[in-house]
Order: sequence, then structure tokens, then C-alpha cells
Amino acid sequence: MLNIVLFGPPGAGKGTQAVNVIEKYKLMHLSTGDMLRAAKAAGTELGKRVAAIMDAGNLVSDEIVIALIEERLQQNPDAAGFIFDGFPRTIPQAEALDALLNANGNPINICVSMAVDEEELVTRLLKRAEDQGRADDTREVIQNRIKEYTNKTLPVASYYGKQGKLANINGIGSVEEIFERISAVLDSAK
Ligand code: B4P
Repeated sequence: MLNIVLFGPPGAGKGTQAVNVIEKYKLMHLSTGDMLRAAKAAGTELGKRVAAIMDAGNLVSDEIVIALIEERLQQNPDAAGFIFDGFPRTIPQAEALDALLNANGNPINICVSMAVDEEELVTRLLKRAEDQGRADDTREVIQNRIKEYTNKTLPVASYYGKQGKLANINGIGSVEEIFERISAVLDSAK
């Protein structure tokens, strides 16, 4: 089993790269951002609870995202492995994920951290705003998302570093070049 965390700031390209990774390594894609956006679009109780938080660029509560991930893990006991995209985003989320996976004897193998400078992140997300019109891709909200990342999410990289499970890659370049860098890391982690 191969369990991967794809890590990086908003706009680093986690979702973009996850598409290629699941195809090549036959993993199940678990994106908390996609799950929350789907709930919002469907207008479920959960969607109503998280809409304003997401639109402001804040992190939703640990309790909500941990429950989403736990449910998906339980629904897919036969998966060949998971790629966690946009999760964990806080230390309590990382600890909860370890507890869930360790209970099954299939811990995280590697956390791939994609480094992209702030100027490039803002450029990418403003471009995505033009293409997709996402509510959280305005200049002001992007700045808040980067602030949330720096304050709450960045410590997660050290969390995996202390476990000897952190691989840093350059997240700038073409989608194909970055995928090659990720593949090299995953091939040596298998
Ligand atoms: P996410 O959906 O995870 O959003 P993201 O950070 O924007 O995504 P990503 O890095 O995947 O970027 P993408 O590939 O699309 O989260 C959204 C919100 O949900 C959060 O702000 C939060 O409110 C909530 N949330 C989610 N998970 C949570 C959690 N665990 N805890 C609490 N709250 C949570 O790439 C961005 C753009 O760059 C795209 O337009 C893409 O085309 C472009 N791009 C990608 N690679 C490129 C490259 N190599 N060169 C040029 N452009 C590139």
C-alpha cells in the first residue's frame, strides 16, 4: 500500500498533480477541498456550514475535515493506497490521520512538499479566477489563504520531517516536469 500526502501552499498545484499521480500509481484521490466544494455546490447541511468560511479563505474546522476523511477511508477498505490532497492542513489533522492509518497498519509513506514562491502562487490563482471564477480566488482572499497556510499548515511539513517522511520538490516548471520530480520521489518511497 502506498499512502501519500501531497503538500504545498494554495495554488501549488496539488490538485493538478494529483490527477497524474492517481493515474500512474492507481491510488484513490482524497481531496478535502473537492469534498467541501461538492458539499457547498449541493447545498447540504455541511455545505451551508462551510461556505462562508471557505469563501473567506479560512480553514474549516479540524473536526469537519477529519470526519470526512475517516468516512472515505472506511468506505474504501480495498484501495491500493490513498493520495491525500489538501489534507492534513493542521497538526491536529496530521495526528488524526496518523491514528487512523496506523490502526490499519498502513501509515503514510511520504509527504511530497511542493515549493512555489508567493508571487507565482498569486499569479496562478488569479488566472484560475479568470478561468473558473472560484469565490476564494480574489486577491484579498488569496492573501488570507496564504496567511492561514503560513500560520497553521506550514508546521505540518516539519511534523513529517521529524518522522523522516518529508520530500521537498521544486513546484515551479511545467506540469510534466513537476510530475517527473514527484514520480522520482514516489518510486523511491515504494
Ligand atoms: P483546496 O481545494 O485544497 O485548494 P488549493 O489550495 O487552491 O489547491 P491546489 O494547490 O490543489 O491548486 P491547483 O492544483 O488547483 O482548498 C480550498 C479551501 O478548502 C481551503 O482554503 C479551505 O477553506 C478548505 N479546506 C480544504 N481542505 C481543508 C483542510 N484539510 N482543513 C481545513 N480547510 C480545508 O492549482 C492552482 C492553479 O495553478 C490552477 O489553476 C492550475 O491550473 C495552476 N497550475 C498548476 N500547476 C501549474 C504549473 N506547473 N504551472 C503553472 N500553473 C499551474
